Amino acid sequence: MIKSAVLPLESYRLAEYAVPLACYVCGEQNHFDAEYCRLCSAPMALAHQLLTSKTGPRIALILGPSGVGKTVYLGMLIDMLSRQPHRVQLLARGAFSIAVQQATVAALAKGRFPDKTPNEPDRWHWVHCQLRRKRRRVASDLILPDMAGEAILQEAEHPNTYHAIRSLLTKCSSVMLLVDSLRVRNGNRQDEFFAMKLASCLSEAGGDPQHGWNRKPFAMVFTKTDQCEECMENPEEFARTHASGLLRLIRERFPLTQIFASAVSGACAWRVTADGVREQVPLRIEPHGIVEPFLWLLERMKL
Ligand SMILES: Nc1nc2c(ncn2[C@@H]2O[C@H](COP(=O)(O)OP(=O)(O)OP(=O)(O)O)[C@@H](O)[C@H]2O)c(=O)[nH]1
Ligand SMILES: [Mg+2]
Ligand SMILES: [Zn+2]
Repeated sequence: MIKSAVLPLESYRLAEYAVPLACYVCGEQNHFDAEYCRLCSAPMALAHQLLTSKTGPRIALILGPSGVGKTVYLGMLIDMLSRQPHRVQLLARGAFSIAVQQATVAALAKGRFPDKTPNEPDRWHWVHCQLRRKRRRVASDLILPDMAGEAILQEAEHPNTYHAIRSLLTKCSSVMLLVDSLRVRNGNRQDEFFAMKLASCLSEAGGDPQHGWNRKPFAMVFTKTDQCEECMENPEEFARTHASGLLRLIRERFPLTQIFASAVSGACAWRVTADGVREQVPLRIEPHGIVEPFLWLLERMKL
């Protein structure tokens, strides 16, 4: 037997679905309650937060192969900036913007490095923050995604595999290209080739290859220089000696370029985990050259 029941008619909800919300990264229209963009998988929280922003946000990309140190660098950068109000004051917008800082700080506090970033874009960390600088009354919004190195390489080799990366390469206002100083010093040319592929893909994505990147700043940052003194002392000379092909390409394609050396740990050791995997662990944390490349970019992005 079927009993009659009263069901409220929630037709007003249909009206909400009739107004789509554009993804900030790729521009695809999504339902107002979507968590991730249906095309590029960027978090829709970005689009919601930007509805209340007066100025359009800028995107600063951190690029580099898997294992170069992107996540460690970004987590440490956000942590340092959020605790140094006298230089640039950084305020995270949205709970999701704290995740990369939290994961990095928690791992380093336990004497480990954070886990590798998964390849799926909906599992990447995104930092949306507000920057307040001395002498500037208006705060500006900045978005920094932490993408997986393997996904970046795949997009460079097979364009349009990752919609989010393709859109970010086109829309970004500055780029930090991370290069592993240890691998370059040890003669591993794979990293140099990877960086060259990315640099040329980026200059094509910036529109006219001759003028698109004329005004956008490009920082080449050598990582892990705690283990490469030669690079820490003079990154420019190091690049000339060990990665001359890459340096020439970058100078040609990106007129506004500077070279930096960075390190998060002061010393590292190797340990074998319970499953027999060898992994590097930081013995102490001694950040070096973390904030400098970022401040250099900010100045040239006129933020
Ligand atoms: N010696 C030294 N090693 C570092 C430093 N930063 C990162 N590493 C090493 O590099 C590894 C990879 O760092 P991640 O930040 O996870 O690299 P990633 O670029 O995010 O890699 P994907 O997530 O795979 O794209 C770490 O597990 C450490 O072993 C550093 O400052 N010094
Ligand atoms: Mg990572
Ligand atoms: Zn999207």
